[in-house]
Amino acid sequence: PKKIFLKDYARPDYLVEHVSLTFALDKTKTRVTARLSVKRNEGVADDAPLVLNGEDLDLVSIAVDGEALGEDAWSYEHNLLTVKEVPASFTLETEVIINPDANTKLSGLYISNGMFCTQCEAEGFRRITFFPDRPDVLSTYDVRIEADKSAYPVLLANGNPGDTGDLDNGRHFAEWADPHPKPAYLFALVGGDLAHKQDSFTTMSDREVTLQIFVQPHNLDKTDYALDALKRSMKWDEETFGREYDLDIFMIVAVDHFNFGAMENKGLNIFNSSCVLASETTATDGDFELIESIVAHEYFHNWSGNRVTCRDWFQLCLKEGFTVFRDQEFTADQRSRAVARIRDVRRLWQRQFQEDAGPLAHPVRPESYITIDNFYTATVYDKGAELVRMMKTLLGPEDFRKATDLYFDRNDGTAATVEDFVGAMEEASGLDLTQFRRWYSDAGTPKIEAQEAWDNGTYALTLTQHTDPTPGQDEKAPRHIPVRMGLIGPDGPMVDEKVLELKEESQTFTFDGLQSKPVASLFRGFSAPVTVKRDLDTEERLRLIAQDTDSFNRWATAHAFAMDLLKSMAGQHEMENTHEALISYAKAIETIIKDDTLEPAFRAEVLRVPTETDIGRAVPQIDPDAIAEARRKFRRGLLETLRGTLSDLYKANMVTDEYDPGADQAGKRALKNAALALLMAEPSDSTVDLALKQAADATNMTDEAGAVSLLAQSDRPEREGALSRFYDKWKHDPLVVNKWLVWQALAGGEDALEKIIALTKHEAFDMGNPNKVRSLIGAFAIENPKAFHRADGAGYDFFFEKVRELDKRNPQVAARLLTATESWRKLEPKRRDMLGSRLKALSQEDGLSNNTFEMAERLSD
Ligand code: DPP
Ligand code: ZN
Repeated sequence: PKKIFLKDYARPDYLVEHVSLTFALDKTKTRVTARLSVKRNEGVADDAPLVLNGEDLDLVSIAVDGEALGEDAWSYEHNLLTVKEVPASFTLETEVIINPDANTKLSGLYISNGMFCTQCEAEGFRRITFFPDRPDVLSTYDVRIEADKSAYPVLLANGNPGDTGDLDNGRHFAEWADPHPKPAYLFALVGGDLAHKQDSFTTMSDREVTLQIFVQPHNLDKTDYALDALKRSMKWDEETFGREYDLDIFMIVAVDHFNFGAMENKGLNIFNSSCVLASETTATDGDFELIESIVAHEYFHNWSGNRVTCRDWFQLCLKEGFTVFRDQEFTADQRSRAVARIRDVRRLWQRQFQEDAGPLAHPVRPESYITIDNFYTATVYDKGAELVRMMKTLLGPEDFRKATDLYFDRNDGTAATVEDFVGAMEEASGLDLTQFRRWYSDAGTPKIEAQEAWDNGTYALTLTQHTDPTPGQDEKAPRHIPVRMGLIGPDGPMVDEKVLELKEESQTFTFDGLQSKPVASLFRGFSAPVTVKRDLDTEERLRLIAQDTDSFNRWATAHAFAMDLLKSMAGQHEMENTHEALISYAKAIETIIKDDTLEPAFRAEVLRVPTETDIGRAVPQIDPDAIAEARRKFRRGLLETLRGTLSDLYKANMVTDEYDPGADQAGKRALKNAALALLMAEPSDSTVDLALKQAADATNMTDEAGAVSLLAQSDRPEREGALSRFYDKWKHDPLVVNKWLVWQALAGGEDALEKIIALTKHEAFDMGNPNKVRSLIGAFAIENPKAFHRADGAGYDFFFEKVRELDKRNPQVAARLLTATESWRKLEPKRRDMLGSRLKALSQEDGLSNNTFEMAERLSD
């Protein structure tokens, strides 16, 4: 396979100004006719051939300006169609046959539960028709879809609707036109027997937009929340970024088989049904929150991604990092800012820090790839969002808004680069972000060491930065790091919050005239994606947990304290008197969880115990058994101190009002279920009865799932009954059944792996559905370290067998599964050798997809 490099970027030789597509939909033989208005790019030689991408296409005919091309005028090999000679401006007409029914890659045009749908990002359009399938070729589109009317009454594409009508043989047609130039990856088409819910939104310039959500008819009762989230997103983007929607209609379609979470196709977003369908009895509060943020994310792409798109795929963070930042800000405004920040940072730690620390580390703007599919990563998305947030911190809110206005206005209708974005930040603010650009080009998480000195009223803070080598990058220069901070004295805050700018390898900042020695609250709100090493004693920690005025840092300090305890209990950290420290920790969090002036959702976050996987990320060497044992002891230790408080919290946070998925009720349920989770650390009969009763009486999925998942994680005899009752109740609902698969994928016990293997044969499992694969195999490999890293290697054998099987069917999903192994070098030696040698063997195998080959090679390198 060939590597593609950012440094080799060259403008396209030919542009396509307009595309006319006709689809004669058929399950196995769909005919696609494409008329492209092609124009040679400025400065390109007259004899430059026209080269188009095409994959799995059966070419029927090809003509230039109405003249069929002879056999020797073109060639089609290695997924490229080359026409040797073309005029400066012409119409290319091709006709191809494709087979949606055989498309198990779920890229291009495929069939999900009997409906036609598409996924074209990143390189799926070439599986529909011949095209210069690269994001810097922008075209307007008109589309005509023909299909059997009774099987596919609904026919959708991008843009505004046009003509519809009946044809012979029970077929009908629909036409769509999209006036906004877009790259091919934003093309979409849907054909199926779908029901829809409709609403409307009036934009800030008083245009009425029709909003529609299309689903399979039996899911029509699960669309209200997404529709509401969509309207709130549209309003928010007008108010916060001044961005207005630009077509007459905005549609969302739910699809069961989908490689991503959702896709921002112009005017026709296609969603994984797990990211759009919700009702109170089938979706948890967490699902509602996720749906709200994904609906917002895809909608926000209309400007950050569609109106301004990416020049090439190396610039992916330009749309993804920025859009994640936008959806995170939306959630923070709709719900609790502090809690949203905690959840976003937790996710960054779980996924991105881990990526940055292992063989898959890559810059936010990568320099090379074999398949771009492998770079839809936490680094591009979540770290990309942090870079935007840091620039906002450096610029301040007013200049940041000026900068985004400038960026949108200047680049509207074009394919832009990271440089255009950072340049707009500089121009709007006058700041010099030269050094800041290293965040885009250098991989790895900077490690900050903080040293504090106190001398007679003067506090001196010395910050030192260092970034370890990452693949292909041995030396790292210092970065420009915003440090939002404050000083906390024995009686509370001592100086106003400041943003320090760390630019050197080491810098000292001093604060004079202080009455007593403060404790610094550093990186407030997680102002930079770095790790911080500092020596705080227990008393200083307790001061920050109790008195920091930054809620995020109260949580982060408690979390760091818990992690040190857990590491120490797992034999991987020196800590004096762990037993007493654990009691201090328990008392400190008890004060928080009992404090009714704090939001319940925040208290729930403080009460949450890091998972075994979280602990594995924090220790230098992973011994899954020692980690599991440490966590078990830690939870039991906490429970000894907190039992009474937990029971009180459980009772005090019962919600009796009518269900509402908003932050207030969700926070109470989160706190109640977090209390139950810790009570289940050593379940008494009465705790188990409580969980059983909660499961039986629940009127919403949050409470039902909260209880059943805990029973499923326990080794109590009531476990099997709870799981089978749940399955019998919900087996008709695939999204709910996915939860049931996840709980079992996470379960412990000697025969955990055998039970998971048995589930791959269960009617609820399907290797052809990415959601099922992720729920069972993904959850097992990522979140069940004891079973995955079983000492005899059986967990690895099962995993690799499934990866190989999946690679033949759906390479994108297979390659993504492999990321579960990314920390293999940190395993204790025996497991490290077993997993490492399996990765190596995979990378040397013939017949792998490019996706899986690239991942296996990077992982084992
Ligand atoms: N662009 C999609 C998203 O981030 C993924 N394909 O939402
Ligand atoms: Zn996105």
